Amino acid sequence: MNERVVGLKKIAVILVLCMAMVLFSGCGQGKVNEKGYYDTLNVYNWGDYIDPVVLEEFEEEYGIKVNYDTFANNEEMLAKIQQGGNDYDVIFPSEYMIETMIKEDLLQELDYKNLSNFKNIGEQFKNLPYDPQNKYSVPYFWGSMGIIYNTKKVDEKVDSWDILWNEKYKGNIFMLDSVRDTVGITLKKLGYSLNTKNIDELEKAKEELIKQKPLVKAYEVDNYKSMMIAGEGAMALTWSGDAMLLIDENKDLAYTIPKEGTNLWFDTMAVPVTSKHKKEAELFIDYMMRPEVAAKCAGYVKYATANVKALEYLPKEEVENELAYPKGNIFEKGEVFIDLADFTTEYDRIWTEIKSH
Ligand code: N2P
Repeated sequence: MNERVVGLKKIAVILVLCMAMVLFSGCGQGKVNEKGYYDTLNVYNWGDYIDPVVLEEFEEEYGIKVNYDTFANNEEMLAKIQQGGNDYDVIFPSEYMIETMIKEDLLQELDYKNLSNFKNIGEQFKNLPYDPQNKYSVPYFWGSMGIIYNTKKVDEKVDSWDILWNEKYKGNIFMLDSVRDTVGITLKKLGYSLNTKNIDELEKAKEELIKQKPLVKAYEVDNYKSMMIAGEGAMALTWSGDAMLLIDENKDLAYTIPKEGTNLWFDTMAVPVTSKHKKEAELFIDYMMRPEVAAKCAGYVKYATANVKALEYLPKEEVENELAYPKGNIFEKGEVFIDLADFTTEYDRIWTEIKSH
């Protein structure tokens, strides 16, 4: 009997030691700074999508070092989070990707006690169908897709997606390296929904893009911009904010939204399951929703901010530019991407076929 008690005691002591070791090693990795915050934050955002100064100012104010990493498109970001290796704390998915990530349990619920600046976000951007109560995401930038073109190189009217298929501009057309965007506008060109789950429609879009491929200089998301500024390309499929930035840099450039219709998109900030430091992640998100900080980012990258309080800090001509900030019911301006669930694999398949053709 006694021996058994001694044995049990031994096991208990070993267990306590193991637990202490686990706890100790866990704490050992992290450093809490004098302000009580974990001292590092891993942020994963689109390229060219923030004013770097706001990162420096965040680091200074909170004593938290920001490891900043960028992705080219939603699918690349999703794959990284699914792999789980990078401990990202804050990510910037688009609306359909939020839906996907909620379904795959890849996001943490936000604690609004830590997000007092959410009040600065415009009501029209809150509670949208992709995240009905903003349980997992807060809006960041929003906009449209269209064509940026060089008026010195393109002398005809640009009002249809068809021009991206015009042989005259062979080797002078950039397309986005982003499956939903590039396939999406091709579906629009054909008169279909950019959320189609009809395999025949999708196959037709594939054929169109294969037909267009010899005309395409590159599938890019950020690098093409310096070439357009330098007057090197004739036209590019682009997001509205990048178009505003390019026009600022080169007055020969113009942006148009084709008559067949476009995509209306919303990008957000969220905390993925890879984050071990949700408190600091929310601190960062709340900081990004300060009007001055949101205005700095919008002023720098030229995308339309969802933060209505930030608009007061931005130049009037930027906020009044209807190409960046469409007026009226914005939901009439374009079709919003939705998560396509299992059908996503069909889009991925045609995208691979187009790329490898
Ligand atoms: C910025 C990317 C913008 C993404 N480089 C538009 N959804």
